[in-house]
Amino acid sequence: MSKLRTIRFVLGDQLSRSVSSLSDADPDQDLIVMAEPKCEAAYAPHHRQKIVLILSAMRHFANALRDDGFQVDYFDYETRPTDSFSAALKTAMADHGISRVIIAEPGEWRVHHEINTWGKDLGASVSVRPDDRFFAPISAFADFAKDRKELRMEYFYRGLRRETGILMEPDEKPVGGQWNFDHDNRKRLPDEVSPTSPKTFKPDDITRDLLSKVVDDFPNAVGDTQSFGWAVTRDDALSALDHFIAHRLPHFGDYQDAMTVKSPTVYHALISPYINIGLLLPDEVCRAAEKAYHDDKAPLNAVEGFIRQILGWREYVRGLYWFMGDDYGKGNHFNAKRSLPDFFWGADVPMNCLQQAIGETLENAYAHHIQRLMVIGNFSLLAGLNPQEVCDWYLGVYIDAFEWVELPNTFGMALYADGGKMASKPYAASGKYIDRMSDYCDDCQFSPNKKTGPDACPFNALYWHFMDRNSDKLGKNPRLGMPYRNWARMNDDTKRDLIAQADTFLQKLDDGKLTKVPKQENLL
Ligand code: FAD
Ligand code: DLZ
Ligand code: SF4
Repeated sequence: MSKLRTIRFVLGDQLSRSVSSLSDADPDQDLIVMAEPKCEAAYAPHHRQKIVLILSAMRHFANALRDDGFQVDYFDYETRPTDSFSAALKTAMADHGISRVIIAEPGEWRVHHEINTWGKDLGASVSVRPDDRFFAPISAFADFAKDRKELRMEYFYRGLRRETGILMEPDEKPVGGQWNFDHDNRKRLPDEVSPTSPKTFKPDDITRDLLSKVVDDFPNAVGDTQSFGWAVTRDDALSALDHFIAHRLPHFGDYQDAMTVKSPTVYHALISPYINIGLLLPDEVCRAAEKAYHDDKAPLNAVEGFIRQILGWREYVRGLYWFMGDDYGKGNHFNAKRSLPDFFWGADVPMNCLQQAIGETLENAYAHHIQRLMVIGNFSLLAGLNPQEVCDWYLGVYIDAFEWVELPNTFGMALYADGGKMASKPYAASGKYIDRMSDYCDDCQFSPNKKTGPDACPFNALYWHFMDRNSDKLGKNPRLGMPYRNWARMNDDTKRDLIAQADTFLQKLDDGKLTKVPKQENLL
């Protein structure tokens, strides 16, 4: 019988040595258990690169723990297959004669409920420790929400700035005299600017082996594998962070909302998968960006904008996810019923912005925030796509998708399917917004300046269709007073033409008849 007394169960998004379930682990006392149940890649149609990243990073992490003297009982899907985390734990408990289990909080309600069965069903004595890699404990959000009518990110963020001292003056004032520099961060990318590429990594043996098998071994997975260049170890993730801070952070702010056919990543950091699976810690990332500002290496609008994404948005959505409960994603505020069109899985679509954003997603398992929100999310909102189908797609295809972060962003922010618990108004926009922030329209068969007619940008009529069909739910929203006044001022013929234009588009969408034609030829 083993002399080891406690199992430390480590999930695929808990690959940090400092995570609460490992920080006090002792090779003489503790057995590490990690598992690759295939069902973890099957609850949504996962991108192949996401599967490879997680499994490769897990295998590297297990090897590093072994190098430090730990015994790791690793259930790899090939030689020690297991049906679930619970099945792996049951086997490990029996094989090693251990009933005491320590685990850090998981990143999904689904896994949380599974862990809750371990005491009764497996006879385990389970201690679930807070995931203290986040700045705020889960309970902090309930405190924040108490007595507030609206749960907005900005105030949660300011509280965390004060608590951490990040970008704060000694007198509790924000550095630069302002909390938020968002108004400086909305520039279109000028034609003459070409962003430097993010750092990528050549796949090593472990990653190459997984890349060669993922197509056959995970037959329901989607997406390309060729571009895989993700870091799978902490050392490489740190080097990706250094590269971003030195070469891309200085421009991050200005072009944060820009989209271009020239670069799928613009000046974004591409570190979300590393933070989410534990290779990087949010605190070290924010401190590195703050240092770049104090060392005069990056301007304040870039640094504050970047830190706000992590200290603000990331913490806020995590708090909101757990605060809302496990039925948060089940509603459907606009009763949106349309199924996901085939082009979400790679078929051609005539709208160039969607072709770019979805094409890049399937190629790289990545699209940046504005592509996710204002192109794919905006289209899903305006076209009335079913929120649960849309959320499943986002949860599967993005390299950084774990439900605690994906669901509030997709269901709450992009689709407003929670009826406004997260966002104060839907992020609905016409083609004008996409044209202002991108070069996508230059090469599109539609014109963003036209509202009706065969070459009118579909987003324009869809926008009014959405506003009109949901006026009972949105008409009293004070932030939508202006568009509803504009709609009321339009004459009946214009309104009728816009609605008919959108209806024709939606019919073609339902019939699978959206076809690409050379620019200027008739579509509708
Ligand atoms: P950057 O733009 O460089 O931002 C830096 C970091 O800030 C990111 O790495 C990330 O850790 C954090 N961050 C930025 N925006 C957000 C946000 N809204 N919520 C939480 N963290 C944020 N992010 C995920 O990590 N996983 C998801 O599944 C996910 N799904 C999304 C779905 C939709 C519809 C939208 C609109 C956004 C989603 N995001 C998600 C947020 C954001 O798009 C990604 O974090 C970002 O694109 C990751 O790329 P990056 O590292 O280059 O980010
Ligand atoms: C997403 C994912 C995948 C594809 N595979 C694994 C795996 O093999 N082992 C594992 O521990 N986790 C995996 N994950 C992440 C989980 O589905 C889930 O999101 C996290 O356990 C939540 O904390
Ligand atoms: Fe998208 Fe409309 Fe621009 Fe075409 S014209 S790229 S559909 S916004």
